[in-house]
Amino acid sequence: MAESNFVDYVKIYCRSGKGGRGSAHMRREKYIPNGGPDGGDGGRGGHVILRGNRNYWTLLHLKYDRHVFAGHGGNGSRNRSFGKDGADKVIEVPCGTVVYNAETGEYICDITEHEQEVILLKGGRGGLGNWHFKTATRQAPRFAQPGEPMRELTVILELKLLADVGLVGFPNAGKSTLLSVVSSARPKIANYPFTTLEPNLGIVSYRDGKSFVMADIPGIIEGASAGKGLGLRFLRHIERNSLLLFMVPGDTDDIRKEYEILLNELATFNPEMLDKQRVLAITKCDMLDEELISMLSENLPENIPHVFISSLTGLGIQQLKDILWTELNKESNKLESVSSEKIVHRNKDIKLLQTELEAMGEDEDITYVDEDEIEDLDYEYEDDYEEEDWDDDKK
Ligand SMILES: Nc1nc2c(ncn2[C@@H]2O[C@H](COP(=O)(O)OP(=O)(O)OP(=O)(O)O)[C@@H](O)[C@H]2O)c(=O)[nH]1
Ligand SMILES: [Mg+2]
Repeated sequence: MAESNFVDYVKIYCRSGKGGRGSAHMRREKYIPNGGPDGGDGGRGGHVILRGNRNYWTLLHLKYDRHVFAGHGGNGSRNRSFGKDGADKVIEVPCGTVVYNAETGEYICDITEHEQEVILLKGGRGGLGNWHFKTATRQAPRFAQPGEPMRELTVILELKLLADVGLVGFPNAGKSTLLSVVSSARPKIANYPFTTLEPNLGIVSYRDGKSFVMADIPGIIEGASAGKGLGLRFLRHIERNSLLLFMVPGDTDDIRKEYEILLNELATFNPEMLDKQRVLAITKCDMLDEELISMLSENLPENIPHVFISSLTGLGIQQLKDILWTELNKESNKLESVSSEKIVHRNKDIKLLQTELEAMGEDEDITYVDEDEIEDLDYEYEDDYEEEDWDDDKK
């Protein structure tokens, strides 16, 4: 998986900027005796911001730049000059990115929309300059506030593809073939299980220029939710799909049983998957005759619309698109309503976290340590400004 361009899991280290310190300057000019405090405030440190960008499809661009630093705030100076704010650092991520704390596994936020922004780490506030501390009894405060320290955090970014329809089926069920027939996507197709190793997206055009997005993901096998096969790794890409198209080949001994196994894997993985609308497609029906089809129809799972299709002959494909379109447009099914409120992201299990990181090749420690910066953080401020702040007029 290491050389793949499809990156859906990445660990990065982020650090916001520290706030600039306030100045403790005293105004000192010719003919103005006792000018009083005029030290300006420090600037705010830069934030680390996540922003959704629909032009990105994977997290590949983050894989080679794992350290993200925002700029520090500038220090305040005399004449009530404010320090400059530190530069914010924006991390562009594809829509459908979920963020977890890499140490505790805690869910932090998710980015689902284009240009949606979330401040991941706030920059430190700038310290106040000494003129704020002037009171009736303390005319010349010779101290100012330091800036707030920076904050650091290592996070896991995980991509969950946003599609309208997700294909769910055992390996070899004909998922990729269907995608290649209804869209211009060209996934690899072959007569052996696990041909598809990474998700493929395709845009299915419907009547009158309308379209929807279909995601072909690797096959799911019994025990997938317990980590068997490629299952778990990609099941999370289904979590978001607003409609699930179950695919079971027509020559399967017990279609109903196979459907139930699939459903059970999804439910074990995340019970909320059962809230999604489902459609059942019986595939490869060019191998069946009319009689067999009507026999099979009698023993199909109830409460789910079904359709007999063949990607080879085109049988039922238009009917399938019609059903998908109708289901997708039912109010309850809109992707928007599925997004933030409906999907509850669980924290990652701290006990499994290390194993997961290892499995994804992201277990390396990427914490950034810089001795100078650490010293900088705990500087003392009260007697920090001395004569040098006073002798700046040599006119
Ligand atoms: N006869 C017939 N064969 C089909 C049909 N659809 C797919 N196949 C064949 O079934 C085999 C598997 O097809 P794929 O589309 O690769 O199956 P998949 O579900 O994507 O499989 P994985 O990627 O391994 O999970 C291929 O040999 C296809 O040619 C169909 O409608 N009729
Ligand atoms: Mg496939």
